[in-house]
Amino acid sequence: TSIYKLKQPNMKNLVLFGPPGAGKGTQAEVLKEKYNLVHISTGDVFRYNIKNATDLGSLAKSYIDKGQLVPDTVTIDMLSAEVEKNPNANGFIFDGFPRTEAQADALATLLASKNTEVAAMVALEVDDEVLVQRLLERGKTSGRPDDADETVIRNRIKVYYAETAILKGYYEKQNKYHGVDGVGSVAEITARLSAVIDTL
Ligand code: B4P
Repeated sequence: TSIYKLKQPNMKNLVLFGPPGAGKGTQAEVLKEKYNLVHISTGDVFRYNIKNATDLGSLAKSYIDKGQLVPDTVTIDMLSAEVEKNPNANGFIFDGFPRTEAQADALATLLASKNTEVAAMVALEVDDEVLVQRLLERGKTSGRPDDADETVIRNRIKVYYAETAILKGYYEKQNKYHGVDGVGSVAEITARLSAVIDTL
């Protein structure tokens, strides 16, 4: 009967979904402020570890630079640690996680242990050629090796269809999937996402 327990059912945990370059990171920055959520980007945590030359960083780099997914066990442990760092969160916005069915199962188990769950997957739908153009454009200034090379970018999109896209069905079965058009201005897309989130 503590306030903490009463708060749990209202937690809004969102999975922000979409192919590489769909704008997940861009929208997460806006939504975390608007809804007072803790933002966890697995890509950002990997890049932080690469920059600081940790063991996790050197392992992750060997996959990321080729446009491959980092192994599930490593990614799940890292995500769990990030969640544990925020025991008083009002809710989380997961950006770039889950990317495989094993990760989705692990997330469900982790949140269930905290008496909460994923409220919704909100997905940004963007055509492949638009994704390639956005990432090549970012690659001119981001310094990200995975954005610099069109072959690597196309491999990331291929991996998305092979391993990640099935998560649409995973959350549809739970009536939690909500797709929005991811093409337009950043503000227009925030409005489309907010229209979904406000119904939760
Ligand atoms: P991420 O860091 O998750 O990166 P992303 O898919 O490239 O980007 P995102 O969709 O966030 O796009 P953004 O807003 O930046 O992953 C990088 C790598 O890390 C993966 O390939 C993988 O190797 C590894 N990894 C991460 N999570 C993992 C996991 N769970 N399991 C295993 N491996 C994992 O936008 C892209 C560009 O578009 C930007 O330049 C932006 O300015 C532009 N843009 C955004 N919105 C726009 C709009 N409305 N109009 C025009 N341009 C827009």
